[in-house]
Amino acid sequence: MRRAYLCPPFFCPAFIPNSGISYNQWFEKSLGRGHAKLKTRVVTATQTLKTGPMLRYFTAGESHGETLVAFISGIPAGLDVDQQFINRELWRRQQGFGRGGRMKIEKDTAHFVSGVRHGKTIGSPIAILLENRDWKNWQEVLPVETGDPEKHKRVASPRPGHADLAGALKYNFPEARYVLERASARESTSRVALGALAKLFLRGLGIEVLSHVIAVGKAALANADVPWQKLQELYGKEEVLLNCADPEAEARMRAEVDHALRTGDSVGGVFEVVAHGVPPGLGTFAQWDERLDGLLAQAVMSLQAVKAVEIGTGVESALSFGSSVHDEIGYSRAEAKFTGFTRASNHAGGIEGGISNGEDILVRGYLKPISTLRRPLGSVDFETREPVKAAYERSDVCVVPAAGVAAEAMVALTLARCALDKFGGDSMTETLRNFEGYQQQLKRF
Ligand code: EPS
Repeated sequence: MRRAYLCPPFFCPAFIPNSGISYNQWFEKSLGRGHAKLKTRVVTATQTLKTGPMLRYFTAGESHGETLVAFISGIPAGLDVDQQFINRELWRRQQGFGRGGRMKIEKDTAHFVSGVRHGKTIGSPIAILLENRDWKNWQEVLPVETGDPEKHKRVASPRPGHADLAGALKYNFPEARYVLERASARESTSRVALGALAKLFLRGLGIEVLSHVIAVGKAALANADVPWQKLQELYGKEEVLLNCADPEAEARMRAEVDHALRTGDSVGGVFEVVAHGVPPGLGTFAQWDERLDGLLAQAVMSLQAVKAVEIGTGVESALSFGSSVHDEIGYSRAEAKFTGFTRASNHAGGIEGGISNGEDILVRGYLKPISTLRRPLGSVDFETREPVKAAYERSDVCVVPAAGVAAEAMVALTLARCALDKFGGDSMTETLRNFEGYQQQLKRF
């Protein structure tokens, strides 16, 4: 835990065995008083290495297993858990034109089994179960017990682009069934449940996270600079087509999906996640693995089918001159939110030097087309090694809007982690008091 600001001046009162002096006295003697700052840093670094970030989370579960499991530890006590909001987030991930037959079976809802009582977090680890309704169709095929091997459904030929081949080689499986069970994007359901909790936490700090689609195949939004209010309108919709802010571009995107549907193909695209109301100061350049851009890139890249991540207009910036890339700085007391500093643009995507700078954080994810094709590509039979077509059972054709929702969750979890590392707190009262103190410090800057 990075809680340097909580370190007392005498940080290590324990005595060195058989010496008669404490570690602290030894430190004072050997380094002198001038090194107080160094001591604090040593302690902070040691604590970070020992315990890692305050917020930790894991998922478990397979695509056709009984249930998915999501686990999170480190959310302060006293956070209101709005289950309706969490289930709506899960619903949002299931939407979008181009989703396959599986989504007609599933209706994802979060079932809390620990860490929440009387509608609030209690500071203990939170575990959530998310039922796979399809499980009943797979109980005999994929039993936990030995079961009847005759009923097992092999995935006989690996799909190019999927984890099938690399996974089978790595885990020494003769075919790819168990590989795709865990590699499947079904797992992102758990992340959305955890991300929804992170969003509820961030809401207390005035931070919100939403997404929109900026390209499907070759159909792209002409101007991706979409105002926050427009994203809120998109979020409020009860019917999701491709989650694009411009109806004309969305119609072109739909035509791309239609084409893929007709031809037995699949199509990828680009989503953008926007985090609004983020204070300056989350993340740091002080250590490579604490940079906010690096943490966000890993979080979003870890989603199934994401092959590239961009912060702000990073790709275009690499091809431009500095004068047209960097966001000029102004100052206006009237526009003060956290500070009075203003920016003429936001090409940096709200992050400079690995630290949030107070502007909206913009993270784009580039999604490859789904690797399960109705008109499969060439592959090899695992058993005979003869050329065959890759396996096909059923699949989505386009999941760009759904991936955007999963990426919102990953961005929210990353921001919540950085906020907790900075502000600490075992209860929401404590976290919010620390946050309030920091806001006052920014105002006085
Ligand atoms: C997926 C294959 C499909 C998708 C699945 C991801 O599942 P199935 O094989 O059961 O038809 O629908 O995505 C989800 C189940 C989901 O909830 O997003 C894959 O192989 O990655």
